[in-house]
Amino acid sequence: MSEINQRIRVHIGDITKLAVDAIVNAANTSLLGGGGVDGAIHWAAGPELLAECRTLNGCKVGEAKLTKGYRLPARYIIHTVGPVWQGGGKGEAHLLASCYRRSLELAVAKDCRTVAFPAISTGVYRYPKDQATQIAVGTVSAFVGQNAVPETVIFCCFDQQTAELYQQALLRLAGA
Ligand code: AR6
Repeated sequence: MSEINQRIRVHIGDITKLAVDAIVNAANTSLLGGGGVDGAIHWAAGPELLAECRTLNGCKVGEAKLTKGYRLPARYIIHTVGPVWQGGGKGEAHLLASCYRRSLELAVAKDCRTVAFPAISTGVYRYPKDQATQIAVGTVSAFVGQNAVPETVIFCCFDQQTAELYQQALLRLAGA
């Protein structure tokens, strides 16, 4: 297995439970909370998170902003805003790749050794899971190949089916 693949892992479970340096939140442009993984993160981190988010003036699609982790085991939360799927012709792939890159750049700036991502845009925002997985794995592996930090990136999948998509994409990468 390549060195890059050893630094990328797939985990099945709730991202709010992970004791990593930073978890990534699939937020919306307001950064003031919502459903899905965003709701779970705000619920677990506590009201101090919303208070910090109110100071950030929102976030553009494809960009990312960092807060403290508060009551989470993770030290930081990197909030990124994925694109809403509109059929694929509205720059969705470019914007989704940007979410992963900008999040990793913030992780580097805080010297985060371990970072966990959810499957951004694949829930409420309806991005097709197979296409989103290719972008996630392709973008993260390219970044990891060019940077020593973060040492480890975890794709935190909520279900077995999503985890299998990630495993397959990583195997293809290792075979390439
Ligand atoms: N841990 C890991 N993954 C999770 C968790 C969790 N606790 N909860 C859900 N997922 P979504 P989006 C998975 O809808 O599509 C919010 O309202 C879930 O199975 O959370 O980017 C925001 O405020 C799915 O695969 O995010 C925005 O308005 C993935 O996380 C909007 O939803 C992403 O699903 C963002 O939509």
